[in-house]
Amino acid sequence: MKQGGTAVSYAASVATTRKAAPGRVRIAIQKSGRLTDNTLALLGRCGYRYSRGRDDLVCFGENMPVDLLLVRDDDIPGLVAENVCDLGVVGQNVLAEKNHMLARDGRALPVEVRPLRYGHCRLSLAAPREEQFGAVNNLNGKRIATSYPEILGQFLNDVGADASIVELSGAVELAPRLGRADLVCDLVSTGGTLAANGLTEVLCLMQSEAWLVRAPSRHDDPTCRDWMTRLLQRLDGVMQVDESKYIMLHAPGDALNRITSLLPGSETPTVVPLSGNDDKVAVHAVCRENVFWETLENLKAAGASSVLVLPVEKMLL
Ligand code: PRT
Ligand code: ZN
Repeated sequence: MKQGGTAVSYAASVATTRKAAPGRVRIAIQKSGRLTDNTLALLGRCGYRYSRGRDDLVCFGENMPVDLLLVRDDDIPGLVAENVCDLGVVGQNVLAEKNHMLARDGRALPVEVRPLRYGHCRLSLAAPREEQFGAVNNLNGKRIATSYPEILGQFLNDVGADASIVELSGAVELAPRLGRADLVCDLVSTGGTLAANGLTEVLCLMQSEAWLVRAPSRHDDPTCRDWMTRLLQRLDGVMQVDESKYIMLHAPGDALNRITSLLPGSETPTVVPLSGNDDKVAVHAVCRENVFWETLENLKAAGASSVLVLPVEKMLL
């Protein structure tokens, strides 16, 4: 659907109604933040084309009955848990935090579908550099600033540490300098922000990456169910392709077994005769794992020659 009168009124209805328009799948993604570009790029690689609503709340699928609801990442688990959106893309850190709350309220949780291999970070405890932080029991009596009070609370409970949680919605890393906390529990990627604030990472509570999640209830519209299945299949294909390579090589007949055993993640290589050469065969294989220089060197050492490694563009499994 193009931008215009119809799209704008539809945008308003998509954003305000609890159910997606009939026959359309609704996906909640981060409106503007660290996950946005990768998520849109991934959907683009699945063949999804969209136009943006004028109010910037919704993207309308032009070639699929799939719309994107653009929201803050913190709202995504709730929107998916309540079946307002059929799918969502969110960091595991946010998902875990919100799941604690949903579970406490006795509500259904979003169902985890698959990791998406971007948005990697970790939620870690960090202390001022000058402090010698040893064991977990050093947390007793400490104040810890975080935007993740549920995950931190669960951790403190699990390790039996008697620390207090100072809940902050942002600029957590400043809390020790401002005298508001002794430690922080915050997201870390490169560690540059912690270092710039005189903090050292002391303990990782969880690793995180972006995940695709789905609503707990099955969609009642068969067309939507069908599109969700197709989208997930394409997603699987796209992600598989990232790691896959097509290898072609020549192998001496007596080294065939050794050579095929060296092909990473390849189940059934195709072996074809070479015209005018009875000693060698051609081997073609899709390798579903990374092919490193070491793999090629090992293949060569085992007798392979004319080794070609090609990218795979699309794959439907
Ligand atoms: O507005 P909205 O609520 O949607 O966005 P947000 O500000 O809450 O989230 P955003 O866009 O910052 O991050 C979205 C998600 O990206 C997070 O929930 C994580 O799942 C993931 N992610 C990956 C990160 C980082 N890496 C990351 N480095 N989220 C935050 N950071 C912060 C980090 O805490 C530090 O302050 O980025 C800063 C730089 O990190 P360093 O370690 O590289 O210096
Ligand atoms: Zn957020």
